[in-house]
Amino acid sequence: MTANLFQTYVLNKTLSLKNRILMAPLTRCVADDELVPTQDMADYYGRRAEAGLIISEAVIIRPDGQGYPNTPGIFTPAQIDGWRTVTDAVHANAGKIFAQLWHTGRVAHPHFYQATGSQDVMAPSAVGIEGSVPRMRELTYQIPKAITVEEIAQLVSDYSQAAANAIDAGFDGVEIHGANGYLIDQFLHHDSNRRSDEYGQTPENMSRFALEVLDAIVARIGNDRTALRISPGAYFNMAGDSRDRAVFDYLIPEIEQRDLAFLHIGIFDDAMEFDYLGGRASSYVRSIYNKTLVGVGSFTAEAGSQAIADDKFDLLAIGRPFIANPDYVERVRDGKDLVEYSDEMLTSLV
Ligand code: FNR
Ligand code: 8K6
Repeated sequence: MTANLFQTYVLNKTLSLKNRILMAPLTRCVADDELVPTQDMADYYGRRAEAGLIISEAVIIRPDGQGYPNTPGIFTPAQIDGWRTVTDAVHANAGKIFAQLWHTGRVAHPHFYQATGSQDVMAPSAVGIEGSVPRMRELTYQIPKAITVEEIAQLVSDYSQAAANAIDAGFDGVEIHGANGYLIDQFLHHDSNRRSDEYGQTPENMSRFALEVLDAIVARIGNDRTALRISPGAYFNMAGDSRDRAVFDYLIPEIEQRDLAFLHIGIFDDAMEFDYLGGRASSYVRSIYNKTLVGVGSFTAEAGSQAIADDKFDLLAIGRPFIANPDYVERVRDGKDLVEYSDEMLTSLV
């Protein structure tokens, strides 16, 4: 009972998907030391081209956006060339792939960009997170620097350059990573945004950075090739605040007006409920957003198919099961058993 997942889906006049299953963005930390994608990564993505659309692992837009080891970049010519190998492998197998554009903001660590000489961690406000980089426990998170308006303008420009680089590298489009407690999301929540200037305090001001990035990218590569991921419900690197609701009540209709390829929820388990959203993040977004919505978060194919049938969202993104099953789409289509995901699988690219 998953037939609806195998319907084609027209995103817009530029892009249409051969099925409704997306590969969710999955950080794998296996780029080379210059943050260039490798041939192994090209093979890994090429094996998953049966997905209606692959969203790449998050890709950093500039050195100080890095918060984990060996996450790929898209700001040097070698990185762009490396990605071209990946997009060629996907296209050779008749797939489509978007790049997920990432800056980790206060979740960055200068250890990863010491070669630039910068010790600064960039964020809306000087409010840090507890803890340390996963699997690198000696790297404790720092108190970030509250960035200036000039630095914000530079970031917007760097995002749009990264989007242009992604198109140059052969990607079919980009998904802006505005979710999961990273830089863009840090502007959208009161926990991390304590600014008193035109980027803080009110819903309109707190949405300003996200919309500036969005508008700069749309101007550069077009709305048909631009998508966005958001986390209205704070659950990762972020504390929730009931005042955040008003920010998303303002932001989401603004996003809808931009007529993007799609809007994607950032969450690990769609069943999570948030008091200030009145329930699930996906239900909240669906109630105020009338365009293509991507659901995700601990779904089986059957449950995702049912959620689409129930009009809870339009497209289903699958994360961990795609790590365990490169042929996830074929297995679901043919009714074959899936290999169960386990965290140990993160150490190799199957
Ligand atoms: C993720 N997720 C994630 N999200 C994102 O926006 N960018 C990323 O780079 C990553 N990286 C990542 C790595 C790993 C190892 C995991 C497990 C998850 C979140 C992911 O896209 C998805 O939302 C969740 O995994 C929930 O979907 P599943 O796995 O339950 O289908
Ligand atoms: C070195 C690992 C790189 C990690 C990239 C970011 C995504 C990591 C996801 C790992 C799983 C974490 C699950 C957290 C769920 C929080 C729910 C409260």
